[in-house]
Amino acid sequence: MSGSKIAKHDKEGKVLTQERVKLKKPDMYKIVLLNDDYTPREFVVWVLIKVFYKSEHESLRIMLDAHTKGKSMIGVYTLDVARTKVMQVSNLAEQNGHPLKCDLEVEHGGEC
Ligand code: TYC
Repeated sequence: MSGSKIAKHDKEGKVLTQERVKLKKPDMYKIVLLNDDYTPREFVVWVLIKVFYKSEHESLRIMLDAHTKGKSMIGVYTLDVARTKVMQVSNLAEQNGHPLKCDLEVEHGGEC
């Protein structure tokens, strides 16, 4: 956030200053699903439904996109939410013995 001063005059000619506050949108984070050769397709679809609340149809589309291209964008979230979801994916993968991973990519927020 940064500010600049704007000056106005009141009825008696006195100078009034006012702070103009520039708001910046928070940075957002893309969660990217990474392909690997070992995680079963059904497990990937299940994780997308459970962690990201995607429909079965959309989960299948994202899984196949990662499978064929190497990675696929799942969605864009604030940092806290993105970190939590990436952690949930890692935990579920580890508990089930799969190497499934997601990455975070920053999207810089512009001015409001
Ligand atoms: N490539 C995996 C397989 O053939 C399936 C898979 C898809 C794994 C997407 C990870 O992000 C992924 N079993």
